[in-house]
Amino acid sequence: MEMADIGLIGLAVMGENLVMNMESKGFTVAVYNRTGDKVKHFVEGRAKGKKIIGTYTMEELVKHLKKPRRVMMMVKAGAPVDALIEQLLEHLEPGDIIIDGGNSHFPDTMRRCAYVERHGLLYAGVGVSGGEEGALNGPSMMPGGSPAAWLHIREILQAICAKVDDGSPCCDWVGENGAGHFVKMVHNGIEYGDMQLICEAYQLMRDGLGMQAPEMSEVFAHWNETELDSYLIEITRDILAYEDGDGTPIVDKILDTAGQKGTGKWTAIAALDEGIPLTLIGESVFARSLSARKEERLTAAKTFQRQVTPITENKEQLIECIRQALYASKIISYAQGYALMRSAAETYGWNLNYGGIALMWRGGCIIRSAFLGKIKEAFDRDAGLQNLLLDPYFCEEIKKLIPAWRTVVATAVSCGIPCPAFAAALSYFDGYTSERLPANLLQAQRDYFGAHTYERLDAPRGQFFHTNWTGHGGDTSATTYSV
Ligand code: NBP
Repeated sequence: MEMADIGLIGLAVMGENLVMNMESKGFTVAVYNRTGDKVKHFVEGRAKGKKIIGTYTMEELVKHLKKPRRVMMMVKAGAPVDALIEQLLEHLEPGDIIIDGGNSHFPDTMRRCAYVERHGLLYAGVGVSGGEEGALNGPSMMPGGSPAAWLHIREILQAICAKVDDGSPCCDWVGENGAGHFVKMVHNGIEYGDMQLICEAYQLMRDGLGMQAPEMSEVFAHWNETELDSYLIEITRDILAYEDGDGTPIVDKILDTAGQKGTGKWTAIAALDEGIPLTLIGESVFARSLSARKEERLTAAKTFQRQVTPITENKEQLIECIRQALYASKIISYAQGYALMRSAAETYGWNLNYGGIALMWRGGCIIRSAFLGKIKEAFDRDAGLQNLLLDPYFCEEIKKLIPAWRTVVATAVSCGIPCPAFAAALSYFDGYTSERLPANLLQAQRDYFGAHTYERLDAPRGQFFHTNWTGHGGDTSATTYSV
C-alpha cells in the first residue's frame, strides 16, 4: 500500500492548495473530506498523476499514513474541529500528531491540546496566513501546541512555508498550546488595522481632495516604494486601477459595508481581557461594524444633511502628510499588537520570540511588508523590548512623523471626514508619552461615589487614601483591587 507522509482533512480552498504545495515539495499526501465527492473531484482533477492519495473514510486515511502519523485538519473553525478530533482519536495511536491549520480561537486550541495530550497524542494549532495563493506557493505559518509535535511537523511546515530574501522560513515554533493561534489572531487584528488605515487615507483623498480612483492608484504605487512597501498597499494600488466592464473604476461600485469573520473581534476582546490598550485595532473592528449599518447611516445622513468641507491645503503636501500619518499610525498599531502578545505570553506562560514572529509575518501573509524587517531588527537589538516605541529606530521615525500626523488628524476632524484609526493612534501616542494623565481626577471621582480610594503623589505607592468628600460619608473604604 502506498504510504503518505501526512494526511490532510478538508478539501476547500486552503486545504486543496496546501496539499498541492506539500506535494510539490516532495511529500506524499493522503486526503480526506467529509463530502466524498470533493475527494473524487480533486484526485481526478488537479491532483491527477501526483503523489496524492484520495481516501473516503477516516479509517482509510489513517491506514495510509506513515508512523508517527501526522494529520492536518483544514476545516471550518469551531465544532467541526472538535468533531474531527473525536473521530481521529478513534483511529490514531499514542505518539501520533493532530494538526489544526484553521483559524481556531486560541482558548479552543489550549483546551484541545490538553485533551489530545491526555490521550497520549501530540497536538499542534498552526495559524496559516496568505489565503489561496499563499497556501499554494508558501504561506506564513505560526505553529504552537505540544512542544514535541514540532520535531515531527517542522520538516513539512518549513518546506512549504514562504521564505524571505535570505531564505529564512516564515514559520518557526511559537510556543505551547494556543500560542500559535494567538499569534495568528493578533496577525489578523493587525491586518484589520492596516486595512482600516489604508481606507482612511483613501477617504481623505477621495472626499477631502476630490481625487478619482486612477489618480489614487498612482499615489499608492508611489507609497509602495517607500517605508509603506507592503502587500496591502500593493493590492490597493491594483484595486483602484481596476476597471469594470464599462471602463469605470470597479471600486466606486462596491457597496460600502464591510464583512468580518471574528478574528479582529477576538483580538480586541483579548486586549480587553489583558488590559492592553489596543485602540487602533479596536477602532478598526468598530469601523467595520459602523459601515455594516448602512440603512441606519442613510437615515442619519438624511437627518443631518452634513457636508464634508473640501480640503484647501496644498494637495501634494497633504498627500505626503497622509502617507506619513499612515506610517506613524502603523507603527502604533504594531506597538499595540506586540504589547498584547507580551502580556498574553506572561498570562499563559508562553516564551514568545518577538523577532521570530516579525520574521514569520515578513513573507507569505496578508500583512507582509518591508516594515516587519525593522521590527525584527528592533527585537534583535533588545529581545525584552517593552514597547516598540521605545526602540531607538522607531522612536526617531515617530518623532519625524508627528507634525504631518497631527496635520492629517486635525484636517480630517475639521473637514468632517472620519479617521478613527489615525486619531486613535495619535491619542494613544499622546497618552503613552504623557507624564501626567487626568486619572487623578478619575480616582477622585471613584473615591467620591464609591470610596474606591486613591494613591497620592506625596505618599509611597501602594498606600491608599479615602476622603470623606461630602462630609456625611463614612470613613469605610471599598477594598482596593484591579481587574
Ligand atoms: P472553509 O472554512 O470554508 O471550510 C470548509 C471545509 O470544512 C470543507 O472541507 C468542509 O467539508 C469542512 N467541514 C465543515 Br464546513 N464542517 C465540517 C464537519 N462538521 N466535519 C468535517 N469537515 C467539515 O474552508 P477554507 O476557506 O479552506 O478554510 C479552512 C480553514 O482555514 C478555516 O478554519 C479558515 O478560517 C482558515 N483559513 C482560511 C483562509 C482563507 O483565505 N480562506 C486563510 C487562512 C486560514 P465539506 O466539503 O464536507 O463541506
